[in-house]
Amino acid sequence: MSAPNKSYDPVEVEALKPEEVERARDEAVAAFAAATSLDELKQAKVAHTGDRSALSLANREIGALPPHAKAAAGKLIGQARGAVNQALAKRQTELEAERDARVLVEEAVDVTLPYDRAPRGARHPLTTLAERIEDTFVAMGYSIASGPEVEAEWLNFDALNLGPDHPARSMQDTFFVAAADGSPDSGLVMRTQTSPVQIRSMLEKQPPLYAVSVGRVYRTDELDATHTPVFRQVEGIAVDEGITFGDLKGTIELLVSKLIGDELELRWRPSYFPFTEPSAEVDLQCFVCRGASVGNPDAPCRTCSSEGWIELGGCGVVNPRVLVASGVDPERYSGFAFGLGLERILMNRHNVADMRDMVEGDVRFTLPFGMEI
Ligand code: FA5
Repeated sequence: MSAPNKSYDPVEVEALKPEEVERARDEAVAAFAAATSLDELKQAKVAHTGDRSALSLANREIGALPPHAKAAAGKLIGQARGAVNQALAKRQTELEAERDARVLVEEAVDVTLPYDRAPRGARHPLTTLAERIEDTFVAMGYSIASGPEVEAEWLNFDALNLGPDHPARSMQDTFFVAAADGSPDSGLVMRTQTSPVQIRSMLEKQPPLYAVSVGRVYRTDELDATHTPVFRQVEGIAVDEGITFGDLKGTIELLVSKLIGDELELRWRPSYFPFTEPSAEVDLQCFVCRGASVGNPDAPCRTCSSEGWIELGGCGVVNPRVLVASGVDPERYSGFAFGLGLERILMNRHNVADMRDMVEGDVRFTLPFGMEI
């Protein structure tokens, strides 16, 4: 900038000559008009309005002018800068509008595209069946109990009156859990039944006790149409004053009626379980052949092995020895217990002829059951 000088003549200052100012203004306006993007406009803005632009330098010269010349020079530069800023703002608005229009086209969402491109899974029907069973019992005032799948051998067998020589303890049925040193007698097994939850419930709570528990159990069974080595059972236990076999019968009949319906016949067969006396097994008429395959080699039934019935589970009046092992007074209380196979219930509920379909994890099996909750 030139030094202040009283005799300074603005006409002599090159930068303040009107034609120079107009040229700088016109160049700026032309540069803005020529910018085709916001980035280009930004560069033009720096070049034509920044500190080193012709108009900024000219503006700075005003300070050095004698007072009488400042107003005219100020007006000249001010008008030029006003025109430049106006042209800049106008082009800015245009380019922003162009960008917004482009983005709207480029990023448009096609609302007609199918929304479910990633196929969803579905809850396994055994899970929803377990919840339905629990709901049925909760509605009858039962509480939900649970126990671990790796269970103490004592709870899985001894406390249930299954002596050390009971055949169910043999290697054919039970997955024993090895001890850390590799020896087979860790005292733990993969539970073969949910019945240890009976003991756990009785040890936890004095009667009256009404508890139900659904969970996985493990047996060294071969996989076939009606067996799998990992399956689920629902265990129920009721201990109170005056409980009879009749209460047990009514409870199971209600459960079967709610879950499967009343169309198929139920059969009660005397049986033996060391932890119940008397004991029974509950069978449901085969939903595939409805008994027509029995004694009829021309029409065999794979689902019930031509027996006409599918076993749902075992039950009985709790053996007083089990009550004693669980700290319950058998003189005052009696109870019933039952253990039913969930896979068998599901087979009957949804006409699944082969249990292998349930365990293979194929979503095509699961999907048709929908999202029952
Ligand atoms: C028991 O497991 C006894 N704990 C049931 C019980 C509980 C009796 C309380 C008395 C009082 P069982 O071994 O029969 O019983 O098995 C019960 C049910 O589990 C069978 O009827 C069947 O429905 C189901 N089940 C047994 N083995 C398999 C298997 N390998 N695959 C699928 N379901 C099975």
